[in-house]
Amino acid sequence: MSKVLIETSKFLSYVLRHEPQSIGLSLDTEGWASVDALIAAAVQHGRTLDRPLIEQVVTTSEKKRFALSADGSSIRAVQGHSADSVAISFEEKAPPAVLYHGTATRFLESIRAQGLLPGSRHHVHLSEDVQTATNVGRRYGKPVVLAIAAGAMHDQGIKFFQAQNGVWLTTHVPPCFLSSDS
Ligand code: HQG
Repeated sequence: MSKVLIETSKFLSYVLRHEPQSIGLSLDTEGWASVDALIAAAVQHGRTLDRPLIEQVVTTSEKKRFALSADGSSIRAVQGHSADSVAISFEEKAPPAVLYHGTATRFLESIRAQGLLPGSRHHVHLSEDVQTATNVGRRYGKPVVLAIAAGAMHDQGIKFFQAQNGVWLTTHVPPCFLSSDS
């Protein structure tokens, strides 16, 4: 992916997940922003942004971070939000028996004590495969992958959701469901 696409993807993640107000943009509760308003706000704040660039970021994002509405008029990040104005109505779904969470070794002691917490985001993020989880963990230091007994959690009534891009979401993983690490 080119430098411009990576930069633009980071910018879109920032404004569509975390700080829309930093460029004077509003998101609705489902996280949608008008593409025209996004472009106008970005340009006003000194960014180079147009529809073809947005479309390229959306289609080349290997994690499928963003979605355009069917008519192309709106865009949102499909998960990963911290913005208070957003409360996406994710569909509840039964998870596979085991899901994975990648983190850094330096967080392990705290995670073992408190379980997995969402931090500033709305959800704890879990993946179906160890490789993805390892890459997520590497962002913060020496990676370690925790296996989560998601099936057992779900059996006990804890809700799971799956974002459009396949990432699994839940609000808290209590320590007793952190079955192992690899
Ligand atoms: C850790 C990326 C101490 C947690 C990824 C993580 C993901 C604790 C960090 C998505 C803890 C939060 C989200 C506790 C959790 N004590 N540390 N009790 N509970 N943590 O970035 O899951 O590239 O907010 O392990 O692919 O790393 O942005 O969450 O290390 O899907 O599209 O606190 O972001 O996607 O970090 O990553 P984050 P995450 P994108």
